Amino acid sequence: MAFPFLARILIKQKLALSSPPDRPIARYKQNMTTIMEWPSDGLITPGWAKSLAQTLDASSRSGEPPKHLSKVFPKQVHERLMKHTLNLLEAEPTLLRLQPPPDTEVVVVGDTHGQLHDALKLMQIAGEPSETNWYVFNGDFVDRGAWGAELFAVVLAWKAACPEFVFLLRGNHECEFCTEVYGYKRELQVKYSKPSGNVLWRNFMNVGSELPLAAMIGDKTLVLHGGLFRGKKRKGKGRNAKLTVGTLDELASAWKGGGDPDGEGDATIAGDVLWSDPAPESGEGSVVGLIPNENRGIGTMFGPDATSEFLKLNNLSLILRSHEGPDAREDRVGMDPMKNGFSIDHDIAGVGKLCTVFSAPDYPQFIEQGDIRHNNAATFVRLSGKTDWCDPTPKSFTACHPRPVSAPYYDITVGGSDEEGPDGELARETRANGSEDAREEEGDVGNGEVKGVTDDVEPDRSMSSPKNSGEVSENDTTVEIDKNWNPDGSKDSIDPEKDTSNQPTQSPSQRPR
Ligand SMILES: [Mn+2]
Repeated sequence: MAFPFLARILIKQKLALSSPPDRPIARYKQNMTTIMEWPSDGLITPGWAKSLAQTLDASSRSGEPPKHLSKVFPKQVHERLMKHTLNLLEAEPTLLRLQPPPDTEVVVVGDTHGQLHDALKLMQIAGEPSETNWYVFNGDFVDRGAWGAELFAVVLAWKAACPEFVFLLRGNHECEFCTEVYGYKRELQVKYSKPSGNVLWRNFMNVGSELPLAAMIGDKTLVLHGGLFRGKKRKGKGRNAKLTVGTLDELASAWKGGGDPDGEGDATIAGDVLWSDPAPESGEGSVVGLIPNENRGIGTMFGPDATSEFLKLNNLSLILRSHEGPDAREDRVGMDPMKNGFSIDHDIAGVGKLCTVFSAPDYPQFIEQGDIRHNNAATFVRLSGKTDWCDPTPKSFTACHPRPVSAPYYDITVGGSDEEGPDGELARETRANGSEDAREEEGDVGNGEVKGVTDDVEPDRSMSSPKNSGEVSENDTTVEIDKNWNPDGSKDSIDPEKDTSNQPTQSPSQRPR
């Protein structure tokens, strides 16, 4: 499997034309630029996925402007990868029921948020996906970090290469609202030019709409991005009726939520699964049962009693969720601050646990000048058939520093997605102002609102990076963003014409009737 991909990628050598034809290709390795091409037989292999990862990593470190990506990973190939994976995901149900062979391990990955180099480091540590090393990615691949386009493409390539043992779940950021506010859409526009970026974004929306919401691993473990969802039943009557926890059957028959799961109607379970948060048992911020999530305006908040009830009702022992990093936990009294990427939030003796797994170290990548970096480690979790998939082994790792120079694709002063969902004030403002459309009409795909941004602070000396070109030096890690800064470094890739084709090219899964 490791070799044939070489035959299917176009290798461009800078010296190729001027060199004697009999010179071995390997001699020019350092001058070689791989341009990803769709395999002639249409077969995406692990080799192709690895080649893509290497190519995108190298491109991000090349020191070239962001639109260099469109040269090494052309829009047509990127779009084809999305369409190809969409076909696979359409066939997957809302709730995956995975039964890995007993001698298998399953790696569960939390939020990665466009931090390509950290995600590649994670996969290096956890080992590449294989028949005996399965992966479940628990959503939030894009936004915030500067390489969501690259990261999501790598993950899609692995899904395409190993559809039977790589699984991608939906996070709350795999939606229209978040990608418009937190950077991924703009990132595509900058890296591919506005029209091509919009085509890719529409394809992304189709893919996001088809991602499963949750995965059972074995019979005892449930993986989902945010947390518990409400069931149809209510306790009590009328206005005082209380929410109750849902069943796995309700989850299995739920809609995946469409382009922007708003937590209403048929998208109630999707909104809950993607946006919910656990709460402590006692003290400030404690919650009894399952209540609407006032913090975010979508999803639920649930105490350990609700977790206990849910585990018992559904005969489960473990819930792995993600969704909260150190920024989200900053103001949550009584909850672990997520400095290490892992916390056991609810531990119910004799019943089971609910744990948070967060896989973006040193998150968020960009912070406002003056803010303190969390410098958090991140964690992925291993599950083993030997312990019935319900005894998680956390493995923590630090960020890949220094990161290549980059700037954010969103206004980092906008506040956190941990603060509100698609029905919040921010979403209303964004939609009412049509602020993005206004900027687009002005021909500005940069982020003019950004005042000052701090990128990486401390290089991680424990991680020897194999490549250094294009990386920031240790003393050059604070990035001042000009008010008129454009991450593209130019204005010429911007299509001044108004984007009139903002709808998905094909309709995401229809709302069930
Ligand atoms: Mn999230």
